[in-house]
Amino acid sequence: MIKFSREVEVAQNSGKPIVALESTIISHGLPRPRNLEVAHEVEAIVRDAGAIPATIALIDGQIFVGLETDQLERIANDDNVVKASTRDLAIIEATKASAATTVAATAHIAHLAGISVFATGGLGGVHRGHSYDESADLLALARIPIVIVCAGVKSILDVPGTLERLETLAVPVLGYRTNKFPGFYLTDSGFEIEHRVDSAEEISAIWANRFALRTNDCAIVVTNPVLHQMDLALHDRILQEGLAAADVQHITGKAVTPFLLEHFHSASSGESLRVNIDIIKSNSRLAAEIALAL
Ligand code: PSU
Ligand code: MN
Repeated sequence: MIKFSREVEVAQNSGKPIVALESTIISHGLPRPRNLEVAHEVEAIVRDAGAIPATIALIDGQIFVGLETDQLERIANDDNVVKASTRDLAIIEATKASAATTVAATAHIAHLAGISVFATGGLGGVHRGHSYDESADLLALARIPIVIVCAGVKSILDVPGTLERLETLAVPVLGYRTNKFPGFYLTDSGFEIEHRVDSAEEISAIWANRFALRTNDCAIVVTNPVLHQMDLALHDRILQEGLAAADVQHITGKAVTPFLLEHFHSASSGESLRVNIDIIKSNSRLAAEIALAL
């Protein structure tokens, strides 16, 4: 059911480390034309670090692990590309549509393809003021054994609510060189994480121990804080405006997160975009180091 890019196929046959990359950040998370440039830059970072990038998406109903240049362009620029979570995959296949995959869907496909490390920007989670709106990312992470590198959960979300859900779902959360849970656009969300790791080798040891202990039926969340965060006052102001606008305009379902991200990008005149790009690049670099260590 899966087609691999040439590069990923060669890597799999020779046992080279591979890093899965999600595509919703390209189609729905970053504005054009920067989205396509960033998609290429991120792949280059993974290669420079000694691993092979596998961006995952569906093109005309076919699942691809690793995208060729024209396919990446399609995901970045085609208005008909939808955002697909795990529940959508079989439907997109049957209807031969094209879709970018969320964290949940990318993790699912990466695991099917035998890939153990995955980089994204920020996880989905519990939405502020709408605690019944919880990203499918959380339940996916609870059942897919994969290392996911992220900058915490998006600060547009209910961060403490999401941390509680991760605890309930028994998904381990590690701070990479920090005990402060990162807040996506912010280096520190204001919440603590119990476990700090300082190297890819430590993460690799944890990964191996989980197999021995049979606690390896879910993901490991590695949180990597952004170095230069958004201005805090600007962040808080834009967030309040965005949440209010989403309510007034009755934005619901899978449109909520892209709406809020787009609101940030336009209202911060590029500041949130700079941070989001920093995040995905630094997470991809760390994911490649972890893939090598595994
Ligand atoms: N990280 C980013 N930008 C994004 C996303 C993550 O920096 O656009 C995407 C991921 O695909 C994630 C999705 O799975 O946002 C969450 O959407 P929702 O809240 O609807 O589950
Ligand atoms: Mn939702």
